[in-house]
Amino acid sequence: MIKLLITGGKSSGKTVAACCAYRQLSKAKFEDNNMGDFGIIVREGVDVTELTNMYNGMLDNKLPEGSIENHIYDLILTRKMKNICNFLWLDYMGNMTTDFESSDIPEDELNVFDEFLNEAAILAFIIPGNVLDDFIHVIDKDNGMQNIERAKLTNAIGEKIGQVITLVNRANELNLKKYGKEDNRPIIFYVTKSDKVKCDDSKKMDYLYKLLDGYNLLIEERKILGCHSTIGKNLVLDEKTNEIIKGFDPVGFEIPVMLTVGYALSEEGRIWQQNEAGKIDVRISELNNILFKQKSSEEKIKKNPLKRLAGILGRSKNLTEINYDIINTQNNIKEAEKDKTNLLNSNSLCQNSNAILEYLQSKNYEILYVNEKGERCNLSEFFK
Ligand SMILES: Nc1nc2c(ncn2[C@@H]2O[C@H](COP(=O)(O)OP(=O)(O)OP(=O)(O)O)[C@@H](O)[C@H]2O)c(=O)[nH]1
Ligand SMILES: [Mg+2]
Repeated sequence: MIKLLITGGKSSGKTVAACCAYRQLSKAKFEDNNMGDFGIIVREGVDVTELTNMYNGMLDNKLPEGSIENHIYDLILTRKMKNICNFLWLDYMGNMTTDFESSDIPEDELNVFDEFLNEAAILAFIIPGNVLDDFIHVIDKDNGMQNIERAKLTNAIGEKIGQVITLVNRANELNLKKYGKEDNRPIIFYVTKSDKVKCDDSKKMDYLYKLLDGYNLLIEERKILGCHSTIGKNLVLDEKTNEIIKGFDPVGFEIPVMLTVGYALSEEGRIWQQNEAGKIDVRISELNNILFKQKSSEEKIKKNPLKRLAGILGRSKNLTEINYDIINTQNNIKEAEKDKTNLLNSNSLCQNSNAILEYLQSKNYEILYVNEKGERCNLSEFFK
């Protein structure tokens, strides 16, 4: 069971992300932009009508209301109808995390949030598209913006990014308290409302990289990811009523789920494979000891005519029998070595994470990946 938490302030797009991800993950193969072999099932007794209703609301141009309570969705990701991972998704009220000290926050709700923050497989922090767009304006020195205006906008961005930094620190502190060590989980910086980032899709992750670099959020020794989603690349919203006028066509919402599950499976698969390989190594070393003993008794018989005679008389093993044992042990060693090289084929965890990587690559999504050394790399490196 893995925990999935997408953190972001009020109105940052968390609930829209939850219902669009759910809808995307439930798409059938005949639908456009479908999930291929992947799908989602709901655990017995779990009610997701709310997610479906909110999505249907969007089809009728209505966006979800701001959340007034936290919701946990208990879901199962499937591949070819086989369960590959259970996960819990927490959609919380954004105003809870803008002021942690506020006495209005119910303690239970905050505890649940902290538990998710502490235990989520990957940390995901929202950077709303408008914030990234403002950043692009601020760093463009040739756009004729007045200095004061630029300073105000820079402050506004700083405030939003400050909220993200508060959350990163909270996660660090909780982790340190619980596990006694620095948090080293990967982080996804998730740009929601990417229709608001007014540049070509292919450049959005470059700008995100610049923003993260600018605020020192490319944290050392952490794997950093970036992705984006929108409810419509050409979306038009009525600013007064917050209704969709046209262009509803969600894209990119399953990416945080697929990255989180893919990573959790590849980590679990790596550990499984290490353990299995360790067991095989023990077997091989025991077999080598046996082989050594068998070879030395073969030598002794060869050198000692009395022992050879004992073998011929049937009082101990004769040379033919010992040769047979040696061949047998050598074959067992070869088998064990073969088992070791075949481990990847029997590692269903890694197979599923590879399939997730292939899925993401097949969609040509722009996904940012910066490794622990601060190098921008191909996403495939993340799943290793
Ligand atoms: N342009 C654009 N606007 C979006 C998009 N997604 C969400 N929004 C806007 O952001 C608003 C808030 O989205 P929600 O998903 O409800 O935000 P939230 O983070 O759940 O907010 P709280 O529940 O209050 O914490 C929506 O009502 C829309 O106005 C998007 O992809 N593009
Ligand atoms: Mg909400």
